[in-house]
Amino acid sequence: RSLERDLAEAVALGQLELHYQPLVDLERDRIKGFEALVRWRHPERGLVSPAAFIPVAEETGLIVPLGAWVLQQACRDAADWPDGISVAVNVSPLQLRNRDFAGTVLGALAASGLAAGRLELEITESVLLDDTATSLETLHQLRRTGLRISMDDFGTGYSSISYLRRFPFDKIKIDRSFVRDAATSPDARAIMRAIIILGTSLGIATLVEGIETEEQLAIVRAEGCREMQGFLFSPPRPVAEIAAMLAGVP
Ligand code: G
Ligand code: G
Ligand code: MN
Ligand code: NA
Repeated sequence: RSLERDLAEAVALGQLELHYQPLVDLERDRIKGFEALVRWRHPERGLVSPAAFIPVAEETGLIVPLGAWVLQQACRDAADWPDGISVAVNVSPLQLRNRDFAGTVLGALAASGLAAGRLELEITESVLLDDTATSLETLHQLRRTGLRISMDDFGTGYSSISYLRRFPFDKIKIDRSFVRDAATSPDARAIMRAIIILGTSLGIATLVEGIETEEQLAIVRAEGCREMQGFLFSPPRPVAEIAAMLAGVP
């Protein structure tokens, strides 16, 4: 059987699960929220990475029902967490172009009882490459309900900076390649610094992704970034482990 045929049944068979990685507030040194990262528990192949099946889901259109499941499950999970803790969900361009997308998001919020202010949608700049009018209108409509929009993997695509003028992002997630190279490449560090300053000047929060070492954490702090995510703090963890991570968070 092909991965594609199996994937078509994965949602109905309950084979998808969400893992969560903390988004850490560097000023208060505590968890602000979690990014939902989907995994597929395949009966023969084991735990399949989204890097392997999200592209297949996008090519086949399965990303639309799969993405709806992710949104619903992430909102349900987050509704059990303390009020101040948000959840971030990755959204593919194809989902956003679907005319039912806003309804799917609002439906997931309503069904779970999660306040819109606790949901962040992560989009990549490729979302804004084509079909801009429809996708932008949907993003504006959703943002008016109180949820927040983050630009994911910032700095890896084209024309990133012009997009910051076309849509009022709430957060820029700086791609992990910058911090990976920051200790050895003054250029990578300078670009990371410039993005943080740019975000701060525009009133947009910045988060550096992919912090793996104390040295990288120190660099990110020194450059004035207030939020981070990475294996140093925690890899993505199964939902059952999240409550324990949150113990002590008011
Ligand atoms: O967790 P991991 O590093 O394996 O994720 C690999 C890629 O899969 C990342 O780029 C991540 O954004 C993407 N991804 C994970 N979960 C989802 C999801 O629910 N929807 C979409 N569209 N992408 C996801
Ligand atoms: O593309 P996106 O940023 O949504 O994907 C997040 C992915 O990055 C997840 O699949 C997660 O497993 C991965 N990731 C998170 N933290 C780190 C890290 O510190 N190092 C590396 N190499 N990958 C990370
Ligand atoms: Mn992401
Ligand atoms: Na990213």
